[in-house]
Amino acid sequence: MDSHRPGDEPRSLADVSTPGRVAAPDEAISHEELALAARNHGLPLEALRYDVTPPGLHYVLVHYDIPPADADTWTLTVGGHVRTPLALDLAALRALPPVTHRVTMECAGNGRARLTPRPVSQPWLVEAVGTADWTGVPLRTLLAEAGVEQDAVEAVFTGADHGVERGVEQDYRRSLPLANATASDPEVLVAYAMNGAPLPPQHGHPLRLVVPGWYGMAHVKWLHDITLTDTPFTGFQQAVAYRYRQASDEPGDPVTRIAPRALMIPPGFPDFMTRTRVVRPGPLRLEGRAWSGRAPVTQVEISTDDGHSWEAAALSPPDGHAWSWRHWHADWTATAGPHTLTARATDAEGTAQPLTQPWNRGGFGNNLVQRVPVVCL
Ligand SMILES: Nc1nc2c(c(=O)[nH]1)N[C@H]1C(S)=C(S)[C@@H](COP(=O)(O)O)O[C@H]1N2
Ligand SMILES: [Mo]
Repeated sequence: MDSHRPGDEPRSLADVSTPGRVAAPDEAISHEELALAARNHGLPLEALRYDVTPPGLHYVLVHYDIPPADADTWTLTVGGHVRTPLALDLAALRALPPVTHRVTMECAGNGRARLTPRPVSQPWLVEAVGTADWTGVPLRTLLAEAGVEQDAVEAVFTGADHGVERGVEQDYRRSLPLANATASDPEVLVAYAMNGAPLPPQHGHPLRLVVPGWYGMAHVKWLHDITLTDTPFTGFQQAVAYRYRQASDEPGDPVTRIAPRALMIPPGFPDFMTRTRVVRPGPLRLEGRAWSGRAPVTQVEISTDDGHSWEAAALSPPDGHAWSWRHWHADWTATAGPHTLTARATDAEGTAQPLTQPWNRGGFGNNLVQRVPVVCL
């Protein structure tokens, strides 16, 4: 859909920024969706082989533009319903005892492009995920130093990026309930380093929030203000976007923690254009990662016959990183012909990935199992 037509001059933000919509049944991916997909890249699935995603291969999602940011002059303010408002520069944050958490982060919209009908937005297939070692200061340390007042219920986080979305001009802003903001596990971080180096521009340089277990939208990048409020935050990214809704006029439930998912490294080798995978007959190892932001992954099953039969994959032992993905593998003997490979994760709450597509208007939390067609030649 063109955002404006000749002779139809845009006069207001509402003319350049249209309401959310769902694609028509046969509507192909548009140039607008392609432009988003080119800016916001996913994890190449072969990079599932690394425990920690190497620099540049972690998925990226930026709603507006990467803002200019100078670490030397950056200030994080903590205010609102606190006894002692704080203003901290990077040196002050680095002087506090650092903590590192290994966290698997996934965009809530992962899987959206496969939905029928397709919500029109960043068209992720299944690759909007990555794992990093994030270093910074626990949010609870900063909140304790500021002294949260009795009547505070939420902490609101503001990023330095600015844009317009669905007609609403805004700085990117999200909140967390106070109980989540001050929890010791998962412990929320105000992070200044990723994999031991300063945050890269696209991942929030110089400061971002990291909320282990929660979908990506909670991990506010280019963080410069934390405000404690005595009422729940009703800003766009909280009350309008990131809700599980069937119809546009319902309030919907908030999108919070990551639903279980397993992904497989597509085996064999790909055709350049179609990405069709070719494997050779004989034994081969299937492997990948599995995660859940709700409870530890307890089981991964694989199917080599498009979900008709399942067998258990071997899960790597727990490695002390409770909020990071786990490695899994299974051995398979490929026989000539086409096959559809699938993996399915189950977590300790007993939630397994669905075999049929869950649907909501935003295309959030679609953890339908991945299907990997291969041809054995
Ligand atoms: N300030 C700001 N923070 C943000 C966003 C944004 O656009 N602006 N995008 C969010 C979304 S939707 C996701 S999925 C994650 C992506 O983090 P990454 O790009 O570091 O992988 O950042 C979140 N934090
Ligand atoms: Mo996201």
